[in-house]
Amino acid sequence: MADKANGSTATTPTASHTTNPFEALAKPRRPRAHKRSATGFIPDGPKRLNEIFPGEEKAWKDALKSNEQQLTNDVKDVNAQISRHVEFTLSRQPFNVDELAMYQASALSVRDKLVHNWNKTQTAHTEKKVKRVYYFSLEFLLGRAYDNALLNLDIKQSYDESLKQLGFSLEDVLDVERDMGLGNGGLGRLAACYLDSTSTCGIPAWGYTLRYSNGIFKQVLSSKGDQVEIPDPWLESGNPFEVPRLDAAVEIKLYGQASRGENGKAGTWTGGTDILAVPYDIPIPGFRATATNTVRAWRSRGKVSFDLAAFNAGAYDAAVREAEEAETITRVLYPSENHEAGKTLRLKQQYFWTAASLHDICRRFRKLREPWSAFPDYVAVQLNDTHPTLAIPELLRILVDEEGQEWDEAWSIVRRTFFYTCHTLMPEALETWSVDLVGWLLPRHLQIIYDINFHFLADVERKFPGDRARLARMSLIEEGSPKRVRMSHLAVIGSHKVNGVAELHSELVQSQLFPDFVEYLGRDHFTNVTNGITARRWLYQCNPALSTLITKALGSEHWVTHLDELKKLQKFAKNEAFKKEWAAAKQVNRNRLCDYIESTTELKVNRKALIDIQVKRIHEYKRQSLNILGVIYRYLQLKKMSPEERKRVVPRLSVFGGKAAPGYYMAKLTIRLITAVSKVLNADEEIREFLNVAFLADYSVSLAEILIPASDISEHISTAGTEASGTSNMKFLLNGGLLLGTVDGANVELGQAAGEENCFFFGVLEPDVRELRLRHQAGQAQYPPQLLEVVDALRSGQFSAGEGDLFEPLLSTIFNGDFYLLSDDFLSYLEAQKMVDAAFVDTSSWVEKCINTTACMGRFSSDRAVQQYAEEIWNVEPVDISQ
Ligand code: 26V
Repeated sequence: MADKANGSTATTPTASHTTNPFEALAKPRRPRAHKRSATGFIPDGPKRLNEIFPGEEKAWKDALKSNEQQLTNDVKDVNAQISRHVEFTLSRQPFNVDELAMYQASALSVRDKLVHNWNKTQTAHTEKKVKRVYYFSLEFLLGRAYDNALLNLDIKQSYDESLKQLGFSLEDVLDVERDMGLGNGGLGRLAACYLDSTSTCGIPAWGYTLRYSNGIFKQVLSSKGDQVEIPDPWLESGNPFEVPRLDAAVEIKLYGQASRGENGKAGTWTGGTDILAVPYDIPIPGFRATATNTVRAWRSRGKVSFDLAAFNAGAYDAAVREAEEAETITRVLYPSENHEAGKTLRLKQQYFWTAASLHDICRRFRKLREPWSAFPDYVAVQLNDTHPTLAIPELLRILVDEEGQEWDEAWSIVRRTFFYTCHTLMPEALETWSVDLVGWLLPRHLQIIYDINFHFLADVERKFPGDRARLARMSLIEEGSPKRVRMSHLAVIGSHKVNGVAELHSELVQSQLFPDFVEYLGRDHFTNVTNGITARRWLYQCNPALSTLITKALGSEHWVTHLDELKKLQKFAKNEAFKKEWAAAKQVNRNRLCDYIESTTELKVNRKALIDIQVKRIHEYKRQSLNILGVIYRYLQLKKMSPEERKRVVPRLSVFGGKAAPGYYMAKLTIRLITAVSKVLNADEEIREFLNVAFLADYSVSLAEILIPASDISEHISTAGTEASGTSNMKFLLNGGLLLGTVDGANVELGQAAGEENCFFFGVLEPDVRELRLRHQAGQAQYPPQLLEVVDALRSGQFSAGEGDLFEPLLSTIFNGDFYLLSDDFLSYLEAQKMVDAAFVDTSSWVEKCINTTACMGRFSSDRAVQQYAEEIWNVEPVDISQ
């Protein structure tokens, strides 16, 4: 059946594997006219236009052929395609085209090409009745789409030339595009990398998310150096890469009254408020592949735009209130990470999104006319953290209340459909929702959660009779006041498999987070899939200098989709000519970063300095404070040196970037400390050539693309056992930067792959963390004199214009429990930094380390990761989309 909603050109559910969609389409009946509901919206979607008269077939075929012919990539044709969008889509004339208009028109012409591949992909998936994976993520940090599309479609040269001919520079036009900042950090960017890889590897996949009208806030710095948050209304000038699917809107209910059915039979959910979910689709192209998957982002709308009766009665505010309230659901992305938000609006977002997505998936499944027991044969849903866990009771509700399935059968379907990825160990990030809030917003779901819990605890009791403490620990409901629903427990028992995101993390998920569940469900229920990154964006696109060199050395671009091939670079690691070219590529990237720093800050930087970068969300566990305290120590030592001695020191440029959650006081104070140190150093004429600090405002995917290729070393220095994986560590190493890190997250595997002789590890190990924390609590901690020297300097007001207590709250965390063990790691951190300096002096062996590191990064490709998910977890197979 035609599915306009998912972009396919259509087929019938029983169609054989035909390559000609028209054979399947041809039906001798005229399409029914669309019906309109009283509100103008059609809750179940319009009647599908799924039939074409045989007599119409030729006209359609000819027309589509002609469309296809118009998509060629000769420069003259590209000029025509762009000018058509200028003239007809934008309704402008050549003299009236500015950079924004050129961006829009040329991006739309690229979108046309993507849509063509997209339709082919969706048709193939529908015809072949494939199993699809649905990646549910409240965040998709896609960054920019244009350059990525040009490279994936291999049309960048044509566009470069075409734009030149039309009077524009492609580089400037690419720079007009705003980042799709629909995420906070690692978790959201991971989702984007994974969708890229599913398309490239031919795995049928959909990403489901929310279309926030405000993405992650923009960060600016006040004159004092504090973070100030500015909204990010990124859709202000439209988004040429999205396609609204107004016909596939669905209604989502909130509030109302619920009743249970008898003996596990259908219950009801009535009354309440209905809100519209409108999908906007973003094509995700594979690299040099036809396969193009979709990120479907839901926008909330009022069912009626305003209440005419209230309006006529003069109550203007009331007339629009309900619509306004509905639209609020997708108005803004929650800007904190690893910290529970606990807000009603956040729960509304989670339900609105999961319910709309499941509605969509069930609609697609119903067209197959298969029994519900076959649902898991066609559908795998990956839950990206606990945020989409409401999908579990929602699917149960659909199956039991709407589809009349028995409870046990429905629960079995649910448990074969979902898979859960855990991305944290921080207790404060584990979501729980108050029972009262869930019951008020989603009364039927609360009943279902209680019913799941009833059956679950009865089973635990059967396996571990009389163990009441265990029941309390494992229950989906945390007792207390208020009672709370433990979303992670629901995700664990409602899923077929649970995975962590790096080897160490997956071990800790089992031993620290869910030990009872490992005993109850068995070890096989838990597994590891180490995160990965896409080499398309994180090397090929962001680092043309190095990519060109690699391609020249390896003889082709095959490595871009087979990252293990980088291994072959090892044989060039001692080749002097190659090393020279490698260093030259790095210098191109350093220059690009230095230009950026000099154009956006007041700093003047030494372009020969060792570039040391730490960019990531600002968080106590990530320990930007350890880094900046180390910088202060270095500064104090430089001050004590004679000018002669200083000349023997390796000059250093320390770059920081990252956003603090708006309400996170310590993180904001850390930014203030970094900017304060930067000011002092930059004003110190004696020192600034040897040591400088830059805090780059508004870290984003686009800024990462400039930073990552330029690093000599990058810092990933979380307290052992706190960073689940990290993914920027992989990006830096892939670009030939070296790792300065703790034995934490994916650092461990990166070290194993690259060879420990090529990394700089330091710090306490995870098994010792508990003991050290206890020692601090008992007041038995040791504070090294080097740390005390830094603390004294800070308390003297040297970095805060005499305001000695400005940073006291930060310092006092070190002297009160030191939960993140700064004092324990400070000396070994300084030692590791010393080793970095010593190694950097020997340029030739440094470059060798860099080449060998890049050569060993194949395993950290997101292609490997999604293939592992597809084979070991989802049971989804790649599909060949013929040209
Ligand atoms: C939690 C919350 C709580 C409520 C407010 C909004 C919000 C947003 C995000 C999160 C999830 C935090 C978990 C997370 O981002 N984990 C990161 O996942 C990366 C990908 O696996 C991993 O590399 C990082 O180590 C991990 O911190």
